[in-house]
Order: sequence, then structure tokens, then C-alpha cells
Amino acid sequence: MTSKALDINALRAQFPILDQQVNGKPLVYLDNGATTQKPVAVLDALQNYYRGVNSNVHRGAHYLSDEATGQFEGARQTVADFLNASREEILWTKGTTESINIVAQCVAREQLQPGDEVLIATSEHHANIVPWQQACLAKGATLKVIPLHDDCSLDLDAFDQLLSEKTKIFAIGHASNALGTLNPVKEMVAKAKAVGSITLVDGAQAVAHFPVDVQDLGVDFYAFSGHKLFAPTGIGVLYGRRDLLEAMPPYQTGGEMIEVVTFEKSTWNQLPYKFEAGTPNIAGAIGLAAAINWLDNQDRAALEAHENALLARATEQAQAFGGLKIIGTAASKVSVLSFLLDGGHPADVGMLLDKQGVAVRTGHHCTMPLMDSLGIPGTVRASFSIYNTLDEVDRLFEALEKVKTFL
Ligand code: C6P
Repeated sequence: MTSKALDINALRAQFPILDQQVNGKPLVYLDNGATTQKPVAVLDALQNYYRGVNSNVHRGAHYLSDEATGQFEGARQTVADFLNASREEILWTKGTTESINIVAQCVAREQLQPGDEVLIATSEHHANIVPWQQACLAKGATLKVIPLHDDCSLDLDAFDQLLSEKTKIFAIGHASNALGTLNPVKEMVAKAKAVGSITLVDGAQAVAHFPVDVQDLGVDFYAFSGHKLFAPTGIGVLYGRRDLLEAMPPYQTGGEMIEVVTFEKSTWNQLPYKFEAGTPNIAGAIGLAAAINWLDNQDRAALEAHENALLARATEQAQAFGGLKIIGTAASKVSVLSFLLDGGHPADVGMLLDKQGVAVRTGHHCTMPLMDSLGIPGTVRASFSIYNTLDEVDRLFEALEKVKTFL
């Protein structure tokens, strides 16, 4: 049930973009899995930074540079607290994709041997497939894939069978972007660690929905993107366990990541800077910290309950809607409803919804192997966030009624 404590109108007022007409209808933004909207607190933080502070970090012998450095490193501490990590273990990246690529390049390509295995799931986003696949191809290792049950939950018996001492890396999505399925990552990580595997969780679709504690999960690496957490695009995070980061070679080389450079050789800066070559996305990091601080000031339990109520209403309506098939009916899900409409190609359904002001994503959702395994070309995906309303869920289904008539 939606928590009574949640004042949804006051919450929505903090997201000015929501208050607009699209194609002559009030916007219903249900594409939050792709990117979330940004609250005024984040927009203001970006403006304040560029209006009053803008300067390069860790370099200048002047006031603004000190100020920018303080805010930038403060932002790192905010992220560390958010994940229950230490600040040296928080690396700034462009997003989840780059975070996973760092581990694929600096761990997988360094350590994999012929015969080794990397274990992922059928439901992974391409960002958590292709980097491992390419590392396996380069090193003669094998990519193993956990299948799904009919409800699109992971087949955990198959996971137990696939996991072995050959498994050197286990990389799993916390929640599936295409299906919403929430995976039991803590239990899986513990099992993978018991066979000596390095573990990574792709948290792109998790962090905006519920609190994450990397110590509690026991995971070695955790990746997420700022833009799916009410923050700007172009900023993301890789959490890495300190001893693993210490042992890894740098990802990119250049300024900032070095300690001493001569023409003959270079030595590396301490963590986390060893992994941050070049001028970082300073405003992005400050914007991400503003988003986290803003979120921390909300009643997260109430937000979670509200999202669950949105998903429950959407699922109920979808089940009652003739000719609609839900794709992904696992018991444990984040607020994502993927579906197919009889006789309607997802792209056409999406376009007809857009004409009515309803924004969804259609297609393979960067999960082509998942779509292949389900034998479908793609889905229509409505992905809900904290500022969506039960009325908007109803608007989606009213709009779908019209789509059905049209089709
Ligand atoms: N999913 C979606 O509409 P980036 O692009 O690096 O910020 O995030 C990549 C990524 C990785 N893992 C998961 C589970 C994801 O959902 C995404 C991004 C968006 O579903 C865009 S494809």
C-alpha cells in the first residue's frame, strides 16, 4: 500500500520536468529504468557549482580549486557512506558500463587463463555480458550462463551446478532492467566466494529502489550509474574492495593517476586516484552527492512501499487486460512491468502510447540474449519511480485501451 506519510504532490513538485504536456496530454513518464528525472536539489547543486565554484580539482593553488576539491572529495565520501564503503574504494566512472569494463579489463584480462570460467545470467544487460565475453575470447576462457525459470527468476539449482572452482568471476545484475526480477545476490555472492570467485554486482537497476550495503552483500565490486539515481548523466561509480583495487593495474594512464613520471617509467598514485586518469566529471560527482543527500532526506521505506504499490496496481491491471502478456512474473521484482500486446509490435505500442503522453521504452532493452531465450523480439517496458502516481498507472492502461482499439 502507498504510505500515508508520502506527500506525492510535494514530491513531484521537486521534479519540474514532470509538469509538462507531451502531444497535448500531461506527461506520464514511465521510462525511469532508462534514466530518472532530477530534483531541484540536484539542478541547483549543478548551477551553484558552475556559477560559484567551477575549477579543476587536486591541482590549483587557489581558493576555487580548493573549494572544488573539497566538494568533489566530499561527494566521494557521500557515495562511500551511501554504500557503506571507504572513500578509497569509490572510483568515479562514466557509469555502470565503464565500471564493469574496468573490472573486465583490469581483472578478467589480467587474470583469466584458458579453461577458466566467467559466470553470468541470461537476464544480464549487454554491459554485463559483452565485456566478459570479449575478455573470455581474448584469454581462452569460457562464458557460462545461468538460465531462467518460466517466471524469469534465476534457476538457482542451475547456478549451483554451474558454479565450480573454474569460476573465476561471477557477475550478476542486482535487478533486471528488462524484467524487473530482483536477484538473491547476497546468497549467490556468498556461494561464489566459497569457490574462490571474484564477484561483481551490477546495481544499475537497484540503487534507486532500495538501500544497498556492499559490506552486507559481501561483494567485491559493485557498479551503478548516477543518472538512474536522480543524478546527472556521465557520472557513475565502481565500488571495489581495497585489496583487489591495490592489486589491479591502472585502467587508463595519464595525468592525475601517477605518482612520479620520468621518460623511462611511471609509478601510480594511491587509491582511488590510480583509476582516475585525467580531469574527472567534477560537476557530475557533486550532482550525484546532491541526489544521494536528497534521497537520504526522504523516507526511503515510504518510497519503497509506494513503488511496490505502483507495481502491484500495474500488475493487477495488466492481468485483467485482455490480450496482454506480462514478461517477467517473478515473486520478487523492482517496479518494472514488461509486456506484450497481442497483435501489437512493441515499437508501435510505444509510439501510440507516446501520442497520448505516456513515455515507455520498447525493444530489446539491451538484453538481446534474454529476448532470444524468451523467443520474442522485445517488450514494452513501463518502469516506475518514486514520483509516479497510481493515477499515472491508470493513465497507462487507459492509453493501452486506445492502443488496442487502434491496433
Ligand atoms: N539500462 C535501460 O533502459 P549505463 O548506460 O552505463 O548508465 O548503464 C548500463 C546498464 C547496465 N546494467 C543495467 C542493469 C542497466 O539497466 C543499464 C542501463 C538502461 O534499461 C539503458 S540501456
